[in-house]
Amino acid sequence: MAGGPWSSRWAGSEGGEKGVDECKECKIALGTAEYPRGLSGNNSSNLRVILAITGVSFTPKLLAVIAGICSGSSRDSCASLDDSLPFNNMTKRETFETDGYVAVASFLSADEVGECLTQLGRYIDEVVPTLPAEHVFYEDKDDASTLKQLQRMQDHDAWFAEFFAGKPRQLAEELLGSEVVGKNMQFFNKPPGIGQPTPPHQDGYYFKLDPPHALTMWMALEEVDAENGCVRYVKGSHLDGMREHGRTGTLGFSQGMTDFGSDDDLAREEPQPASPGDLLAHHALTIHRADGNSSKTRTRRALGFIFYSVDAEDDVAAREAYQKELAEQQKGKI
Ligand SMILES: O=C(O)CCC(=O)C(=O)O
Repeated sequence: MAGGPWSSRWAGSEGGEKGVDECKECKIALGTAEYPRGLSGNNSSNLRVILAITGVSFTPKLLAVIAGICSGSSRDSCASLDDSLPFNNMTKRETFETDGYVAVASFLSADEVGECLTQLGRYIDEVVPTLPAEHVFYEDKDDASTLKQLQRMQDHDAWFAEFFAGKPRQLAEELLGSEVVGKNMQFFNKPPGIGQPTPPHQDGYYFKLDPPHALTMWMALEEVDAENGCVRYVKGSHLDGMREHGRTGTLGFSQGMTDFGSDDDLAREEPQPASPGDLLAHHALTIHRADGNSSKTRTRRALGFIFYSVDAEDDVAAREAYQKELAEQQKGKI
């Protein structure tokens, strides 16, 4: 994962698969759970204990530098700790709770992303033609190449149901610190040239939960940057409560913030470029948005996973008020 604040960046340090890159100096595969050579058995468990006691979350890269196996001092060595070292010594959960989001680099390996893309291709060819219209959105409904969103994939396909219930669910439990209920597995694309901006919003506005104890994960399936429409978060905004929302006219994101764009919003906003397999997780109250896709050739494909904590209850009054508001918005339009 390139760029962005160090404090919110994490490498896939637990349970990761062998990565594609390796440290040029000590040859540790970057973004893996492997221990550095020379650090095995008691050595590594002792370090594990020490680091656990001191509260430092370690990665193989960090271990290599501590153990003196890698100098960690050149750009091509384990020194590129910028995507792995928890600079402020916070756990993923602490980062999530403080910033309202956390970025996990290499959540999936290259092979796992490849498998997701294969399964996605099958899903689009075989399952999408059978789906109800409210689970499939196109930028132009007469042109299948402009597919922009798929909803509730876990309900329509065993492979995606199993995937959703695996690593994403585990991470959701870690971040929310509770048991979770898997609510929605989604596909988000911004087709080249015509992919629309994602309006600024807080997912909790749609969820209507009390307390709003829920999160959304967003995982890149390809390189995503400012050109093809990376996600942008307003850091710490989950601590400021729910903001005003209103109708956007954007298919798939019908409600957006009506008062977004203050100096404070913009000063705290952080773009989140991502590589295939990188995952972002944000709190239900975190303000986020994405630009449209201005590339003429690149898609912007990602998977989304929504989990509610088991202690989050449906806010019936808020939901009823929302339904009234939607009916008001739609008056004369359908
Ligand atoms: O894919 C995007 O542009 C944004 C997705 C999003 O807003 C969400 O998952 O809550």
